[in-house]
Amino acid sequence: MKLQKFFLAGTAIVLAIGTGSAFAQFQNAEKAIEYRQSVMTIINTHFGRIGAVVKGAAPYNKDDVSKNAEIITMMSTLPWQAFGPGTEGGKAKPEVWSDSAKFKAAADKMQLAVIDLNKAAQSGDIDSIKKSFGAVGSTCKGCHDDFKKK
Ligand code: ASC
Repeated sequence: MKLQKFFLAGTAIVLAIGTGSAFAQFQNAEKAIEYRQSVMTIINTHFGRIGAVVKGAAPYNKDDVSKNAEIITMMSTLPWQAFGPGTEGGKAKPEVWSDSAKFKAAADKMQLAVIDLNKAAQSGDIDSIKKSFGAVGSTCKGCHDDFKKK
């Protein structure tokens, strides 16, 4: 009996660690979905502001593009913790969880592309801003094609 209790406690600890501390930060799946969608909305807003400059619809201002890129860089690290076990749903395809290695690779690729965009934005070289903006957009689209429901 005592031994059984010992193993039960051990299992609970392993489960707690196994589900990850990040997941434990969300009260439930709905909260995680709300969080990751909110972060994506902010990323989309600031990416769109750089996009307007890249497309010539807004004038180029180094400080503005730099700030937008910094915000995207910080935000790009956040959504992934909100795709933990038990948070299936929203617009996420089941493949986020069934092919989590591929999902992680796509998330990493996006974050690296964003770092490049941020470097370009801080340098103020509009040609490299345009190039790295396109590269980031490809990582967004690639991941959405595979992992986001239409
Ligand atoms: C965005 C957004 C995407 C990407 C993609 C780029 O702002 O919401 O999914 O950029 O359209 O091709």
